[in-house]
Formats: sequence, structure tokens, C-alpha cells
Amino acid sequence: MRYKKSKELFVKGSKHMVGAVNSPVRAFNTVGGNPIFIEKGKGAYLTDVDGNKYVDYVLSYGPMLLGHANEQVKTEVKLALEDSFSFGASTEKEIELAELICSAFPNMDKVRMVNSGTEAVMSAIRLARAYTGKNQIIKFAGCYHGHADMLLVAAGSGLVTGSLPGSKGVPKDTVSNTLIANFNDIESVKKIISNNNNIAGIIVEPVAGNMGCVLPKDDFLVELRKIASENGILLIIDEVMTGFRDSFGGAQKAFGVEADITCLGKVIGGGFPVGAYGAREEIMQMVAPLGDMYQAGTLSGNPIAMTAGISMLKQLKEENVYEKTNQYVNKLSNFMLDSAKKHHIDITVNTFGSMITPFFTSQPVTNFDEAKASDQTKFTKFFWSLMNNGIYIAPSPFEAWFVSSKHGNKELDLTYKAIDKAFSGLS
Ligand code: KE4
Repeated sequence: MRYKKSKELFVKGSKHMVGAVNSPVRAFNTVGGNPIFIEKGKGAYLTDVDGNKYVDYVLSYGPMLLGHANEQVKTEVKLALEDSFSFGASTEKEIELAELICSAFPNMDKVRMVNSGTEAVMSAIRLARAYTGKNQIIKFAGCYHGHADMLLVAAGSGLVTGSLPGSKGVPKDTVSNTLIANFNDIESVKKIISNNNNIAGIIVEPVAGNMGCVLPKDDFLVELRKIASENGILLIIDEVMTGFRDSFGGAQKAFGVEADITCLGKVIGGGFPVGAYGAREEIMQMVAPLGDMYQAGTLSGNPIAMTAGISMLKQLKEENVYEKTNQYVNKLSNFMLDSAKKHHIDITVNTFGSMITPFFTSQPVTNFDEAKASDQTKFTKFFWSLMNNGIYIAPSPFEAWFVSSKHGNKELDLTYKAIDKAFSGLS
């Protein structure tokens, strides 16, 4: 694959952009080389500015569940554009998307639209603090919830102590109320709770997608629900990535647990900037203009973004895309394991609905330490072999692959061939 034009744009882009990207993961830092620049997408495919065509498993890190340039979304958005793009006042479209979202989350009476997953999580934490009158938040190592200061943390000296800033520019006192537990380790949560009495909320990715795809063990989420209820702590379930990922609803449905506050993003915007947070009535009543917890946004509920989100969710509600996407992932997982075995490569594959991650390790991956123990050198070689054979995955071992309703047998065959070639190159 040639990357001449991407390289030229990388140099040109680096003049006025930071690393020629608007989000760090796109910079290819983990895998080396320069980021590619995309010209267009259609269905399951991306074409870069050098004309290289790829089966796309990044799908904008999740939103493009119906594939690129979905015809229905495109038609609806084009129509909506005729009536202007933003008003700073309510529109019926916001009601329609709110109704669709609340129909998918029975424990959600009201929802507030924002413009990103980060904004949804940041607001949900403020809401948990407003509702409980407490300040501390428990999060899990390896779970990512956007770039709000209080969540950019690194593990402190011990589980029950405050965290250390995980980024320059985050003051220590901003993260002093953020405590870090271990995913799939309910005892680590109990220990923190027994040593702290000012905990407003526990925030969790119900299926982690930001350490790669990592599933909750057994009753981890159910036990988390129980311990939160017993201690007057709100359970914030961050479904920005898992929302509408394996079914028309959230991972909550798959694991039989209900959040107090749910955060959403990605799919509900269909590729346009949309995030949302929602909860039962008594919690959402706290939010301005009804309550005293302030949160606002110029472009929140933007009518064009709402149009795209409505079209996405209506299509997802009416057609059962999940049978197809989840089956595709199962086939892909089985092939990866068979091919790795044939080539004597150690891998573990985790899947959830239409998302999948292969880890280069012979061990199960159930938390961040185990994910980090996978062979990242092998991942990098694997990544470039796939790229050179027309398969585009996230340039990081700690991301999930996403499958859309437009990924079919042809794409599966192309992927099989590329994976087998990559594994043969690794063995
Ligand atoms: P955004 O602010 O990027 O819309 O959402 C933040 C966020 C919140 N919660 C979860 C579970 C998320 O996965 C994300 C964002 N996911 C990353 C992908 N790992 C976005 C990609 C990027 O940062 O460019």
C-alpha cells in the first residue's frame, strides 16, 4: 500500500494541527509510521487519500454500526439541512430521539443530549454528586470515560488512596476524589468503600472497550449494583461504546443490571457529534432548568445530529442487524483462534456483540494488567500486515474492532486471508 499523499498531508497538517490529528489515537504513535488520511467511506469500506481501500473495523471508533454513508441517514440529513442547521431552541427531533433512547433503556425516564461521550460522563458525575451530596467517584483501571479532568487519573499508591493525575494540566486536587478499583475485582471496590464514606458514584464500562474488549466476569456487574445500592452510591454505567452494540439497548440488558445513570454516545449520533446521559425521574429532576445541577450546550440537541441519530436508531429498531453483526463477530473469532493455532500464535479473543479484540497472549484477559501483558510487538506487526492487505483496525492493542451491518461474506473472506497471512508472518 502506498501512503505518499497521506505523508504529504501529515507534513502539511502538522503545521496548524497537533500531530496532524484531532484525537491522539489517530496518530499511530503505538504502531509507528504516519497516520493515514481518509478520503471517503462507503458501507464496510474506507478509501484513503492514496486510493488504498480497506475493510474498516474502526468505524469511527463505533458510531458507523450501519456502515459508512448509510443511505437512509444521508437522505434524512440532506432533507433536514434545507431547514437550517441549528437554532438554540428546542425542536421536535430532540423529543423523537429522546423517546427512542428511553424506549431502549427502561430505567431511563429522562435523557439530556450533549455533544460527546466526554460531556455525557462529565455531566453524569456532576449529577451523581448533586443527587447524593457526596464527592468521591470510583472508576476502574483501564476503563476510559473521555477526557474530563477528574477521570484522567493514574493509580495512586494504593487502592484506597486518592489518584494521581494521569495527564499534565490536571491538578492533583481535581483527582483527589477519584478512587481507582480493579475491573472484575469486587473486593477492590468493597475495600475502597470500607475506607471512604463520601462516595457519590461508581462509573464503569459494562464491557470494557478501552483496554481492548474485556467482559465482566460472572456476576461482577450484578455485585457492583448490589454494593452501590447498599451504600447509597449511584451506579453510572458508561454505555458510550456498548450502547446499541449488541442489541437495541445497552449491555445492561445483556448482563441483567440497571444503572442509576446511563451515559451514551457514538451510535446515537450516527457519525454526528452526539452524547447523552439519562436516569430515572427523581435523579434527572436535579438537572437545570428544573433542578440546581447546571449543565448546558450551544449545540446540544442539534437538529442535524438528531436527524442522524433518529434515523440510526429507527433502522436499528426496525431491522435486526444484530443477528448479522454478532454472527459475523463469532465467525471472525473462531477463524482467528483456528488460524492462530495453525500458526502456533498465542492469542485470546474477547467479543461482545459486534465488537471484538484479539490479544496476543495465551492467558485470559479479564482486566487491564492482563491486557497490558499481551505482546504489543506482535500486535504492531499484525497491524501493519493487515493494513498492507487492506484491513484497517485501530492502531492500538487497547481498542476494539467494530463490525457493521454492511460487513458480509466478501469482507469476511478478505479478512480471513489477511489474518492468516499476518499470523503466518508472525510465526
Ligand atoms: P468522546 O468524548 O470521545 O465522544 O467519548 C468518550 C468516551 C466515553 N466513554 C467510553 C466508554 C468511550 O469509549 C469513549 C471514547 N472512546 C474512544 C475510543 N476508545 C474514542 C476515540 C478517540 O478518543 O479518538
